[in-house]
Amino acid sequence: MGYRIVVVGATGNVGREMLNILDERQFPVDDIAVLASRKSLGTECMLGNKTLKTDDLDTFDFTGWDIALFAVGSEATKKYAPKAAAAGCIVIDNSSLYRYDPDVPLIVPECNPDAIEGYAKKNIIANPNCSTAQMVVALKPLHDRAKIKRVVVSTYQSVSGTGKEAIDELWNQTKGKYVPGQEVEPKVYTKDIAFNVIPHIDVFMEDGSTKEEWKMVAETKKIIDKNIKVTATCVRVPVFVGHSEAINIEFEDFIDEEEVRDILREAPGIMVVDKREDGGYITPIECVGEFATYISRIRQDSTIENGINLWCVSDNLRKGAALNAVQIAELLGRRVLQKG
Ligand code: 11C
Repeated sequence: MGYRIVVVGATGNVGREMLNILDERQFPVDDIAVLASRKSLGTECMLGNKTLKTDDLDTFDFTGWDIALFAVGSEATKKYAPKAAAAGCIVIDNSSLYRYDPDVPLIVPECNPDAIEGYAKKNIIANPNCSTAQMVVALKPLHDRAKIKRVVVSTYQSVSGTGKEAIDELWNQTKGKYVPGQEVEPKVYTKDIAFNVIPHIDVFMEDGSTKEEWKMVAETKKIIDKNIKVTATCVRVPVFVGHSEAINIEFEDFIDEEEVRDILREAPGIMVVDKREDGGYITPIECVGEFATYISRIRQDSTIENGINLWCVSDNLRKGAALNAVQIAELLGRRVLQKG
């Protein structure tokens, strides 16, 4: 016996990946509904080789459905997630709406699986921001060994984090640089994204940081430990899929780079590729379509007492969104619903 699953926002980049991942991981699906807003109705979706017709999110009745994977913006989530939850369908939400709500667990199954018990307060579980998800998978096993004091992270985030229009803008603007008369002005971003980098993701906060940077701080604290200090600089780069992060970690106790490598090799969700030679590291192109978070360039930071530097790359549509949501559904299945 399997589950009755709803995918909300099934025609978007993350929604489609959710369907791919349910199929790839052979999640026990008995029945599936794929929902979209009215303007996307009629668009077909695939679950393996099965074609699915989209239903209207606005009129859908969530009664009798087990889990709803939400991959829509905060506005639509605000309107429909409480409706699904009240109907007894457990919501796993990919938007930022509920992440900081003390009555909603924010879960990365490799890091804080026990937090799942808190789902019942609102019948909602939150999925973290993509740049946080891949970072905490790497930080948690190291924190368990040597207690992390402070993290300094710089991100190199792909345009798929923004959405389909941003993928088109990068593609068309890149072509336009070579074809006279086809130049494309920035519309999704504030500056050219082709052949450029933009140190600005999400809105600006009062202290000069951006909301994306704030999310990495707040979410790391909620998922791993409120005492970890995080400072982030988040940058958009002309890459279609795959976020990269240069992470500097300061520990309370000494930990040697060899031990870091060994711990991460054994850690769930991580692949260490770290050869200290030309090409002996992972770049975003190589992580596309993969489940793992890749760690390379592990080395001691000799400028501080207990410091380590590393490079972390992951498919932002997968571990950063759809995969983590499906892993939460698997966890719910194992720990709570126990049907599969
Ligand atoms: C980006 N991290 O790369 C964002 C996308 O809070 O879920 C995901 C935003 C979020 O632009």
